[in-house]
Amino acid sequence: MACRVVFCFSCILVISCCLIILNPVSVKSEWNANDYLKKEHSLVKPYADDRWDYIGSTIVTNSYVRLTPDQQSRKGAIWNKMPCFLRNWELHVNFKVYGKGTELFGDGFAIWYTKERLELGPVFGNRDYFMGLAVFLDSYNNDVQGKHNHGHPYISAMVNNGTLHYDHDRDGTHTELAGCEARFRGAAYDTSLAVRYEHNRLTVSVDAEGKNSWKKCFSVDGVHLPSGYYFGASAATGELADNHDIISMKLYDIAVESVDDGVDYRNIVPSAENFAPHRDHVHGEKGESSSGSGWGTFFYVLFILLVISGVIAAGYYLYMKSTEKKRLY
Ligand SMILES: [Ca+2]
Repeated sequence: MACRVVFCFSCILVISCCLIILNPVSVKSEWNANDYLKKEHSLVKPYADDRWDYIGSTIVTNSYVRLTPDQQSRKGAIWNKMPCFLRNWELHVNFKVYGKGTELFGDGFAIWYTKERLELGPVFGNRDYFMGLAVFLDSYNNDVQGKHNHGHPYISAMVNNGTLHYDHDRDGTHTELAGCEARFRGAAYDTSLAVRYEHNRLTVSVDAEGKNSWKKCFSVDGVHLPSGYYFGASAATGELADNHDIISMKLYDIAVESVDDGVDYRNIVPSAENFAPHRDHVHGEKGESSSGSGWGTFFYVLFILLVISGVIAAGYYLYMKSTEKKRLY
């Protein structure tokens, strides 16, 4: 009887854990509730306003802004002209990455919130040693044979105080805050990225599966970014190429209460308290993929429950044996 009770209790716990863990996808509409668009920091069709600068290989059409064409050795970028003084915000980027290549293509593009702007360079078309935040959407695996290898396309974030070098040969693994794999290239449907910065927590989500819902890529606490930096996007091609198109960039002032702590956020230096915990990436290991960590937690909880059930069952068995012996005497 006691064993049945323990077994039923374990089953209920396991089912409850499954329901919690296997629901990492949030509905897109939830994110926009009570938020509002900041037009001065947004880029929308037909791109007729004068709030953005376009440099390098960038071309503007009525339906997209192409950072690079599907041609070798191109660099292009767009930069918002207005510095952003919001403390909490969420940026939605609707984009398209595609080209003729089926096996070889690259290199990807980056979304920026930085002090500097309009400086073409080696990091996905933008300058290295930047100050601020970068979110990289890296479509080419430069580190195939290395111990830091992970699957691509790969999304990661980096915070820089102007002293760190982005290492293309290692796909930035040493300096990333976190990352996840996401098949955003060559999709037949819309692909989008959400970057949310709320109370020093950075959350990156992606909609790359045509489900019209956000899937969390990673979330990191302890990210300190100043106000007054600029939003931008850049892309580069090298020996490999792709079209890197921005359809829209929409910035929302998210409706959360700001804490008046007396800090002048225009003057703080960008910093991050935590970098990726697993620097030595191995094949198949993901930064903080929500589905990956969910299954890991699931099997961990299941293992603990089995151990507890086993201990209780063994205790009950030993107790019954001892009472049997007493009855024999
Ligand atoms: Ca790369």
